[in-house]
Amino acid sequence: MLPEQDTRRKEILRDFFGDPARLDQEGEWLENVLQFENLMMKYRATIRELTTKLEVLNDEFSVSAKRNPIETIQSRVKRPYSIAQKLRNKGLPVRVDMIRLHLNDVAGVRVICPFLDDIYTVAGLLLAQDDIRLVTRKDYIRHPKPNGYRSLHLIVEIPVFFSQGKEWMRAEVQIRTVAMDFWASLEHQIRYKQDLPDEQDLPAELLECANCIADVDQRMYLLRRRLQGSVPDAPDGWTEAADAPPPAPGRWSPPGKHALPNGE
Ligand code: 0O2
Repeated sequence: MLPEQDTRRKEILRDFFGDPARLDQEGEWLENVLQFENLMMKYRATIRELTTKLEVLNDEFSVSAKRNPIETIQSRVKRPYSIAQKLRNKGLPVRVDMIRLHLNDVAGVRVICPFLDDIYTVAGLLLAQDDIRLVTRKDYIRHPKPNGYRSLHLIVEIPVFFSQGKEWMRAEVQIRTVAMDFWASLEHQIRYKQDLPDEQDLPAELLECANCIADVDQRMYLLRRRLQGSVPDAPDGWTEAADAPPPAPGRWSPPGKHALPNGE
């Protein structure tokens, strides 16, 4: 990390917790750190609950459909620096009590699926559970971001039981195919690389790669349907719960010249 980034990071964390080096702030600092740790523990518990739900669904499929709609599940709790930065970007005070009120994605679960339709199947089955509340849904597959990013994002609330009772906790679930994940992870690496030369063509190239990947996803999905017959043998409720047929991939042209997704 560059020295100026390090200084900036320390400044943000000092805003958050107070200055541990200042004796008059020692009590406040400890109190803030404890509150923060307690909240992060709750987000870790939220991730465990959500992950278990997804693993159970995947297990059920592997028995009844002989196929897994989930390839891998990843999760993370957002780091203190990113939390503080996000609060700042939203123009909010960097305080522990602001986190729960204003951030939805401190607990994050990423579900990687083999095929395009698996995304909607998994989302449908998860949201059909009666202890899950959907807060918002962003479909960046039907409506990809201008840079080509694709994924289905769900902000959900689930009840988590602690010693003092039940709390509804928020989390972000990102659901995407292996191919979408491949693109997102490389794009993230490229974007965060510090010493990139001034590459004018980079956004257009990334967008083109994203569109190629979307085509491949669609073709692989159609191939599987063709080889398997139109509807796979799946657990009861599959068709109802799968909340939408797989979409034709939304396409964006390079920034500047473009069309809206799906011709809208
Ligand atoms: P990280 O590393 O996951 O913590 P909102 O939460 O609604 O105020 P936000 O955060 O823009 O607004 O929500 P959005 O658009 O749903 O995106 C949140 C997350 O999606 C990001 O989290 C990324 O994980 C992922 N994401 C969104 N756009 C892109 C993109 O263009 N490329 C890649 N690679 N990932 C993307 P964070 O907090 O940025 O990061």
